[in-house]
Amino acid sequence: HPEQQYLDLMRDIWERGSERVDRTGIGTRSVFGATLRFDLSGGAMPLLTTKRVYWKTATRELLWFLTGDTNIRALVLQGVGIWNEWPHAKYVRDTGDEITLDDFVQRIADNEEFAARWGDLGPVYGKQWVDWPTYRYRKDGTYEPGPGINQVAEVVESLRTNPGSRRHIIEGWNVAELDRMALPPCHKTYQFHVANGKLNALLYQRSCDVALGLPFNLWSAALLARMLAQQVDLEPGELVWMGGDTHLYLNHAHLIEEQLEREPRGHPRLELLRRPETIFDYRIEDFQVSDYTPHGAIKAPVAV
Ligand code: UFP
Repeated sequence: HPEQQYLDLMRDIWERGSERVDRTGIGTRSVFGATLRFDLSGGAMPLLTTKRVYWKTATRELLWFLTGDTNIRALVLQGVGIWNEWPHAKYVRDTGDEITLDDFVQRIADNEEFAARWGDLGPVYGKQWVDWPTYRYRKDGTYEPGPGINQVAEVVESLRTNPGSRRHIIEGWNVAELDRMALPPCHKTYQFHVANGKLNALLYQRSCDVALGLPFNLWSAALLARMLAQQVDLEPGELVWMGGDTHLYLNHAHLIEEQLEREPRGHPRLELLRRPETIFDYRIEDFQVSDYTPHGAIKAPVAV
């Protein structure tokens, strides 16, 4: 079963990873450099079955990236809470107001002005993907802002007009803007490759929380590949995932031990119910998953 790769990686890190102190202070076991490969043909998706993965949440996040939005409000209004901890922590830090996470999120939902002031994550994925900032240099060496670059639209275009290119890349790691981001991009580089009428995708992830982050990251990368393939009339090929610092948090022991006891179940597939006009026109209703009867969800705290 393709999911066995994920479980093997998890076991390997848990048994052999080097224990180290990390930014969050929680501590991890970590390996450096890991690869997973998934065949996406026939609609197969790397959707974990050894615990329930909320693929609609991950899908809403991906669609939100594609709008270029970086404010959590649009996610909050759809009931998606995955980015809430960061703005909340910043709000408490900056204002000294010890508001609870739930109350903070309610205020983001209720109050547009408050959301504009405190809900923004800085120039994270969405901004870099569809509006990477540019500069126009004047003769005297000074510069002014130029038009943003829509990397996603450019990749669609290059896949259509120059499929053999080795430059089909979507990059999140804008070095000059890292310090303004709530979190520097983890799934930072996507590359695409066309061979034999199939679209292959590669994700390089610099830092990976294997228990909580990776199930989402695999789904989203495969989803992006499927949407692109549909838009450029190619069949889905392979998804290659590569991790840099690939780790498990020490406070996820219960999740890891439980999940490693479980057997993969069935082969989930994704159907795209509609072919939207462009890569930016997909809606949540366009995605239908079948053969998904996972083991139960396992809750664990996310490291902020
Ligand atoms: N992380 C992921 N995937 C994501 C995401 C975050 O695994 O999509 F946004 C995890 C990786 C790491 C932490 O545990 O979040 C980011 O911390 P750092 O920036 O110190 O690597």
